[in-house]
Amino acid sequence: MQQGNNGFKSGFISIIGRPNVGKSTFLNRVVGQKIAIMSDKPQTTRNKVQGVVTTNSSQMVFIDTPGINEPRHKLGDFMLRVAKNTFREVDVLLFVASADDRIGKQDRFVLDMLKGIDVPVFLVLNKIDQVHPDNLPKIIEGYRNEFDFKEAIPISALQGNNVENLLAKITEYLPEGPQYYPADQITDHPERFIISELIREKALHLTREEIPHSIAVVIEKIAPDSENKDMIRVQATIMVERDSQKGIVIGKKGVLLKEIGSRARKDIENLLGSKVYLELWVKVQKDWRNKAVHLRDFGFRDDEY
Ligand SMILES: Nc1nc2c(ncn2[C@@H]2O[C@H](COP(=O)(O)OP(=O)(O)OP(=O)(O)O)[C@@H](O)[C@H]2O)c(=O)[nH]1
Ligand SMILES: [Mg+2]
Repeated sequence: MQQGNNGFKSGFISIIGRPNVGKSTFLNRVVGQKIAIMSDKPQTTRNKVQGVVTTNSSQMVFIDTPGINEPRHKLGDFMLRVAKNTFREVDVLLFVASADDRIGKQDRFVLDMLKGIDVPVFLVLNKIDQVHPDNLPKIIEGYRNEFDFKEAIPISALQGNNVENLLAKITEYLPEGPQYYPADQITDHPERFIISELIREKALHLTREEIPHSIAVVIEKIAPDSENKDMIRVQATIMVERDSQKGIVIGKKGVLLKEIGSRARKDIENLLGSKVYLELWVKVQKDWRNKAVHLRDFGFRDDEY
């Protein structure tokens, strides 16, 4: 691995902001692959996800965080802690906001937490594909009135506009340092985690409002199929909180579960680069969100942070 004495720059960049502004979309855009799930439902991301971007002269390690909200239950509390803990020991903080939405209470809640910290904070104004370019200066000025941003950069994470410029700007702020990860590694997350997230994403997309926060996905088994060696068998359980939710996730005659399965299978096949046989189960686990012991079972490890 390269050492940090020949002009090579590296560092950690935390992506923060209120729910649904496009933080995970941005992360996937910069690493060029889907490693963090996205949806139009707030608080899609629950754990931190790291994505690595390596060039000839730099390495940027991005940390995607759960959207910051005032917590209402143990899971919310946990998500806030995950997001806040990444403020420490990063080189740049990207505060992501949505250009098609006004500055609100939730944005101020996040900005208040940033006041007084030493790390340079950028305003990343996302979703500029949704507004007229003439309006951008005014929107940016609005944010600048709230916080002393080091840089303000408008982008569209979805379409990729201006993302290269943002990366170049970030590099200017990075110290000289080592290459932490091999150049071909784009995430620190095990495949097992990404697979469970891909399944959770499809369930989020296909169900209505009352379901999203009640879902967790546990991967029981990932193994080559005993008969067909080119095929990988994945067994997973979708956990819900109530019997009624179980019915919703399964759907009439099992159609919804089947659809979740077939959409997730395509993404998992892309991720693993092989054929996948996906076996999905649905189980009721009452109030898992409020039980610390279950949060741990489902992969929410607070001792890591
Ligand atoms: N039009 C437009 N939509 C975007 C853009 N970036 C993200 N979105 C959409 O915004 C929604 C939220 O995106 P996510 O990336 O899941 O947002 P997030 O900030 O990670 O959300 P949480 O994980 O819930 O905090 C999705 O429907 C995205 O497709 C963009 O540049 N333009
Ligand atoms: Mg997210």
